[in-house]
Amino acid sequence: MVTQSESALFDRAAQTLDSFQIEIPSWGFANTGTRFGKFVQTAAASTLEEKFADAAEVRRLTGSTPSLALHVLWDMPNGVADVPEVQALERRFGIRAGSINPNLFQDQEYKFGSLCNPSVEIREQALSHVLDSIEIAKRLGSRDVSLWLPDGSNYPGTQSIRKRIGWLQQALRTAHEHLAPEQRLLIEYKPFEPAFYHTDIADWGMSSQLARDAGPRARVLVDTGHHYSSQNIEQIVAWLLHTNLLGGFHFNDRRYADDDLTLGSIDPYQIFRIFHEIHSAAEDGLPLDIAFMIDQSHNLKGKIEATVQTVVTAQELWLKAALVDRPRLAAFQQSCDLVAAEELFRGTFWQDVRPLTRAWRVARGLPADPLEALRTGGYVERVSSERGKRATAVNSYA
Ligand code: RM4
Ligand code: MN
Ligand code: MN
Repeated sequence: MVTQSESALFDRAAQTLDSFQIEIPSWGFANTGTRFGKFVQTAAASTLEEKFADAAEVRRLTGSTPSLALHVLWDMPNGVADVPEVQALERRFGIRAGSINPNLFQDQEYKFGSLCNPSVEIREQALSHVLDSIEIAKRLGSRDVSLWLPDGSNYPGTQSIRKRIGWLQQALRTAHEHLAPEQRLLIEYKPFEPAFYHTDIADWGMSSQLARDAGPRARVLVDTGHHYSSQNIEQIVAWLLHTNLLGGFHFNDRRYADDDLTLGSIDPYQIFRIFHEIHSAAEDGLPLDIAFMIDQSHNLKGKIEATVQTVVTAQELWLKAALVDRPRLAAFQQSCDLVAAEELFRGTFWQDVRPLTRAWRVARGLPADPLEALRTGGYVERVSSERGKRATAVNSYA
């Protein structure tokens, strides 16, 4: 018999899961690798059509991924001219084009940086690519343009750190001026790689300053893999929530550096802690507009499989964090009842929400077990045999 409290719990869980959406990256379906080698997968997508098809399969299985992040250079090499093709794919597959990601890291010109390059011509070239990307996003009705720069230097004394800040500020202000009222500019940070001495946007403080300086629709993008070991990411998230600068996430997990591993594979508790900060801010009535996105690149696992695994993990952790009894937690925090607070928090994390997510899937007509449904559904085998016949393209990004 289902008790009243069980059905209330289910309703709460269903509401939480119904409203959860996460964007998947087109590059997550393509062949990638590390700088040491690429292990080509026959099921990997080479064309944009294939990436949309894979995204539709992930959506069919999980119910939570309505949009696909696009990398301009990899997915729309002809820029604005490719917009009609993308629109046709959106209609055909029922997947929206998501955040638009300019590519400022592959052209030869960018050897010494893009928006922070000492050469004014190269800075202009980079800015014009960003402006094109804003235009593409406008035409596609994509709200977010996500900026990640490879800029930095490898050796002390070889670049003026301050001059580069000034160039970057200028470029971001100009980019912001070109945004439509509903558009946003998300500024991602990363402490190192490809530059190893300094990166021009190394952490959330730099991103925050740049966002504030650029204008009211610029926000910070937190890639969970872009932090030093042991950094307290949920504290960064809390600060960004408090200052209304949190624009979105690139979710992945890491052990050492920017490993781009499956979400929650190394430290699921960390994602729970981040989600708790967000639920808590929402319950406190803070204005939230956070784009959840995945930024992963699977070298060894099957790409669709890893994406489904990630989305399912995100759903579970989002739900777990929703179930934290925050009024009770607040009371324990106020009275400094440390162990009671900690046990409540950890206890919610240990709670197995899988029966709830399963029941929600069944209620929504989704497969009860998305990974199992993928395994038995034949999609991967079908695309493997179709795609395996031709020579596959390998993205140069690791
Ligand atoms: C960077 C960063 C960006 C991603 C590139 C390819 O490390 O995470 O978001 O677009 O990699
Ligand atoms: Mn990223
Ligand atoms: Mn990264």
